[in-house]
Amino acid sequence: MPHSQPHEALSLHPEVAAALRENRPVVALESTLISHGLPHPTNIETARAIEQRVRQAGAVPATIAVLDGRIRVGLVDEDFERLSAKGVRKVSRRDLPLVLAQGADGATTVAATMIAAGLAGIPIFATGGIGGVHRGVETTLDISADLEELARTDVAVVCAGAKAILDLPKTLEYLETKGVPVLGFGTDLFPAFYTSSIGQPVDGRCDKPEDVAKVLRAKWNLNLTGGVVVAVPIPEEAALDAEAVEQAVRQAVAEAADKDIRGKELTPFLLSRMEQLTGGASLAANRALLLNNAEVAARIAVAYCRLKAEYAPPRKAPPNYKRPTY
Ligand code: PSU
Ligand code: MN
Repeated sequence: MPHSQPHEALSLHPEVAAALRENRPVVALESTLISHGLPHPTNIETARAIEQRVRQAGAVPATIAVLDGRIRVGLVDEDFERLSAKGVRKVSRRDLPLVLAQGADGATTVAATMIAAGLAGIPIFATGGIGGVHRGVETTLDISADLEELARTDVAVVCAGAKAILDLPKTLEYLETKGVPVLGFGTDLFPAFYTSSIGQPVDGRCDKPEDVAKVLRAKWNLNLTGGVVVAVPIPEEAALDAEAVEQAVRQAVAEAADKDIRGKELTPFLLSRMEQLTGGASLAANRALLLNNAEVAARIAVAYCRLKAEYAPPRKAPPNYKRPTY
């Protein structure tokens, strides 16, 4: 099926549509980090830099957002500005129907971006960190919809693990229950966003983009629906001090509980408190890991396209072709 206009709710940027049609590598990117994850103007500058990094590594960037009630796959510069405005909604799976029906604007989370990427036929997606099981889940039941999406939508999410503001061991348990492979890119330990890890192991280690591509192919070839987490540690020189991070997280989480901040507001609150509590260091780290993930995702997209082309059935059987008899 041609992917030029894969679904009526989607508008593909012509460059993205052409790349998909020609089986060239594309990397999906989310927009919640523009609207709710990073402060202005770092957000716009970072979104541009991420796209550039994807291009440098040989793939076409497709940042995804809802604008005027349409799911846009591939944005232009004015769109970034627009997503930066106050009041743009944070759109996850449950919010999509509403913003579409209302013709509104919205920034897509990992979950909503996966849905759009899946519809568009883009199997590789880069972000900062996935949502997960929140600390204090025993009383709040706060588990990001990102985890359920990973369980059902066939998109690989390249990230620096899950944010340290979460409960990482419980997040990994949840992914295990849901059958989501968690790959460590060049590591045996699950990255902890601002730091390289808190010592939790991953399911499997992949050292090269080609290794990741093979896992993706094996999974989807078996019709094992759902995503894969490709966890890439933050570049060493950009990593923060683990103890300082943990202290800031504890304070931010306690403040959120005091102020009764819940639901979709919690993650943006924690991220902005982290920035204040670390004197801006968390912001620099976030930017560095985002760029690094974008590059790794582009390399994986390149490898996956190659692999797909290798396995594509010949259009016509060669003249001396004999069907195997086993
Ligand atoms: N990681 C970041 N910055 C972010 C997010 C993740 O570095 O802003 C966003 C992602 O869009 C993710 C969302 O999907 O936070 C998770 O929100 P929640 O915990 O409410 O599901
Ligand atoms: Mn939540």
